[in-house]
Formats: sequence, C-alpha cells, structure tokens
Amino acid sequence: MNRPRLNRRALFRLGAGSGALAGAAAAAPFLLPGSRSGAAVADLAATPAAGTHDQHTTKEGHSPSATVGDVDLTRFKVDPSVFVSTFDYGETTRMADGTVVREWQIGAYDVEIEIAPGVSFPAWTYNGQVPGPTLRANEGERLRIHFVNAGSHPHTMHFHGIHSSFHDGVTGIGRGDVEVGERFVYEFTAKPFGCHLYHCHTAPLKRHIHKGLYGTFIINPDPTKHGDRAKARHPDRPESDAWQEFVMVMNAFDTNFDAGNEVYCVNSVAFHYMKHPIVVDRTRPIRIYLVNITEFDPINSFHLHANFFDYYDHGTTLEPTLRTVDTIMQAQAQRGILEFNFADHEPGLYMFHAHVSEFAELGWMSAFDVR
Ligand SMILES: [Cu+2]
Repeated sequence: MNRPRLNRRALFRLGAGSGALAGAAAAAPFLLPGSRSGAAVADLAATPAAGTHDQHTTKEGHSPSATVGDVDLTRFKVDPSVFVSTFDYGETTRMADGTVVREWQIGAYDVEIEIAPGVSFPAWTYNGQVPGPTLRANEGERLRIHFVNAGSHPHTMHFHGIHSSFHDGVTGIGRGDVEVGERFVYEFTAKPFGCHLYHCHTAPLKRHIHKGLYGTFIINPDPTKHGDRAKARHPDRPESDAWQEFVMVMNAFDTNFDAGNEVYCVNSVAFHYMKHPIVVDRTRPIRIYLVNITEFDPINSFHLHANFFDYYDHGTTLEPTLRTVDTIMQAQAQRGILEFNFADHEPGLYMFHAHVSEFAELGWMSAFDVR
C-alpha cells in the first residue's frame, strides 16, 4: 500500500510556505556551519508523504537534515546564539537583616516568532522571547518577580521551586490567574539549589505551555552551606571562572495546532546550532543547564557525540546522579546539569542532538565547534 497520506512532515512542508524549505536535495553537500547556500540539504522537504521502509533508498537520501537559509533573527528579542549563554540576574537590594532581595520585571506578550526559515509561530511569551529569560539567583535570596499580563489571555508564572500555595501560579489556587491587564508579584525564597524552570499554569495547561510561556530558573548553591564543590557552580567564586556555561531548553512547536509537533529544537529555532555551532574552548570544562519543556511528546533526550558527561538530575546535588553517560532522557519539566570537556579531543565539530531520531530530523540537531 503506497497511498499518499498527510503526515506531520508533509504538514511541515506545506506550512513552510514559499520555498523556505526548498527542494529535494538528497545529493547536496553537508550543510556547512553558517552556510546560507540554497544548495544546502533539505531532508525535511524531501521526505516522502507516505512512509515505507525502503523509501529512504530512493527519496530521502542519506544526508544530514537541515533547513535551508536562516530565520530572521531580528524578529527575536534574543538571538539563540546569545541566549544560550545569557543569564538574567535581575536587580538586587538588601533587607535590613542583610538578606539579598532579587527582583525581575516580567511581562506576558503575544509575539509572532520564526522557528524555522519562513515558518512563523504565534507565540505567547515572557518578555517577548521564547524561552523566557533565564532567571538566575543564589540560594537563600528573597526573590520577587513582578509580573504583568500584557497578553490576550489569562496567564500565570508557576515556578518549580519551594513557595506558598498563594504564590504557586496556578488557575484556581491562591492568587490564581492573572487576568489581561493585571499585575502580581510572586515572592519566595530561592531554594533548593539546582536547575529548575518556570511556566504558565493557566488552563488549558498544554496550550499555555506549548505557546511559549516557559523559561529556565537556576539557583546557585551556597558554598558556605555546601562546601567546596558548590564553588565551581557559583559565578561569584573564582573556582567557577573556567567553566563555559550554557542554557538549553528542549522545546517544540505545533504549527498547525493538531496536538502534534512539526518543529523540534533547542532554544526555539530548528537547526540553529547546526548552522551556528556553539564555539567552545577545549581547555575549559563545559556545563549545560538542560530543561525539557516539549509538549505533546512523552520524552525528549540529549545525546553527545564522541564524548561522555556526568549528569546531575534536577541539579539538586553536587555529586553526579549519573556518571560517564552519553545520552539522557527527560520527561516534560525534567531537567538537569551536564558536565564534560573536550580536553583530549582534536578540534572540530561535535554534534549533540535528540536521540529520538524524528526530533533530530525535524530540527533538534546541534553542534559544538571545539577549538
Ligand atoms: Cu498562560
């Protein structure tokens, strides 16, 4: 049976519009970093609508997947190449007893973003960007998040942390939904240390999350409580200076609202870090704050090529919860810290991607440029 049927890839192709994902290019060369060449591989567009096991020998080819061209980064508030190493520490003051108060201004806005060349998505955002800003604080500080809803629907901010019921940011509980035009200040103490997240928790939850209302929330461990191992994770300490830190949010987009994703990525743009590999210094260690917020699919995963890493589940321990692994999986809202280095490697490109192969082929494919 070879009857054509409309599958997710075909929909993606249709949704791509005017040739952005142009052309079957099975024989095209490997997509070079930074290439804007129209000859670049477009496996997405070349994929047959009907799936049989032998079709890859005729239509799909064997070239790495990518999109053609680049998104209009001026439409993003933050370029993913900048976002990946940007941490928002907000503004600080001190209370009379010396406790640091750390505050952020966060607004919910409707913004159209471009998630693959020519593919727009009508997002709901925190501060105009998807993911929202990576909020970072030190353990024990008093946090105040001044939230204003300037969007078109009720929203909240629900933090994965420890706080009161009133500040939980959930429809129908405590302060509950923040209606359009309303404000609310979420306030709680930063604990436990780790790699966390925040997201809108207004019903229907899957739609409010998937539309783009999520971000990473990092709490640095206090070395005075947790000893020397905490120092390397605390940016105020010289022991942390050597580390190259990155934040990666595994997300995906349902561009036709059929409760299935068409585009997968890290930090919102399909194949961005294949076209713009993340430059790393092989003499310095690497730490990744990794969060999975992918809606509609039960798991996502992270696989590193030619290397192994230590993993700290939720980032809430200073001893690895997994050692010497090259792949981990995360359900939605699971997150963790990855630590590794390329000290013994020759310089070059080293891939990392979802080892759910379909996700990789639909955008969640990335690379480090090790120098
Ligand atoms: Cu919402």
